Amino acid sequence: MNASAAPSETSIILIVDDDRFMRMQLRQCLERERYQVIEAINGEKGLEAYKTNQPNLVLLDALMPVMDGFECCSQIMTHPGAEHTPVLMITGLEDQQSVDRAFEVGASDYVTKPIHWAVLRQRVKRLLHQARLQRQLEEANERLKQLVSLDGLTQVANRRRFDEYLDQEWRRMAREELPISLVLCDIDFFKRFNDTYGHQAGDRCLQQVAQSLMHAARRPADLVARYGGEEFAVILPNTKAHGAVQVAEEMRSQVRSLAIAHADSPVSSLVTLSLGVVSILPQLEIPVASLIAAADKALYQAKAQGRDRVVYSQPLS
Ligand code: GH3
Ligand code: MG
Repeated sequence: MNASAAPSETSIILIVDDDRFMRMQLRQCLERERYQVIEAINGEKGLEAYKTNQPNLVLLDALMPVMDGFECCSQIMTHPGAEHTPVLMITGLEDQQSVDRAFEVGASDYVTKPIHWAVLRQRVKRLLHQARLQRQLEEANERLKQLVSLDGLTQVANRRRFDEYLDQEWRRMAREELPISLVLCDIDFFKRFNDTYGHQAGDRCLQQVAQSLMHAARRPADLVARYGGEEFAVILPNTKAHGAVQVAEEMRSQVRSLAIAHADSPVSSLVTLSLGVVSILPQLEIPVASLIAAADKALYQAKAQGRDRVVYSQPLS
């Protein structure tokens, strides 16, 4: 891809003005700068054109019939992504009140008629540049946020994200008086798997297991995380014991159906999982660590009872 492609992309500018001559002058000025121009004759039409064309900038006359620029601007601002679309108000009004009102309804800047064309050109350029920078910054932040929450190998949530989310959901479920469940999953005889097939095969196995867990925990609020080396933890908000055990069984069977050979496993010829499940109606005075301790205990029992199984444990009993 051409590295300079993004900045030279043609920006779309929407002109909303009831004065035909003014629209023509604005169009000429902007097309000379190689912007793509769309026109609308009043606020209502402007709003429609905004929705269909998603312009990069709006030039908006304040006084127009049907719907004025102030109303049009405040309606534009209710649209998702509008924070990235600067609105430049153009009007003959110079009184303090109109200027204040333009900014109140979300305009980014303000110019008065008669238009000083050199000033307008610079303002348009600066507003587009700022909006582009803002968007890039937000995208970079989003990518960064994902990076700090994801486990690099398996692409599921990392331990940091797990701790944060469990704390958040524990409080939310306590407030809403809803249950929360936790499943701890551990690959059986994984050390032997690494010893037999090598560390790289071990890594691939971890990736596949993580994907299977993601398939089994399907609700949007569910969170699958890599809890430790070959241990995963799954948070199931608003899920009772019965449902959580079902999800855990589904995880066990999904991993079995991956059919990853494990010749040295004493329990099966395939890679298997042991799972500990716990479910509770959380209360703010109970430490969230008690949920993890109970799930850990259930997982330990699953291992002790022969592995490749789900064990449910009552918390705090
Ligand atoms: P058990 O059935 O009791 O869980 O036995 P196990 O061998 O799975 O448990 P143990 O805790 O003894 O060993 C876990 C192994 O997991 C040790 C380590 O080599 C492996 N492991 C941990 N993290 C990674 C990783 O990121 N990649 C690979 N390939 N192996 C890992
Ligand atoms: Mg293990």
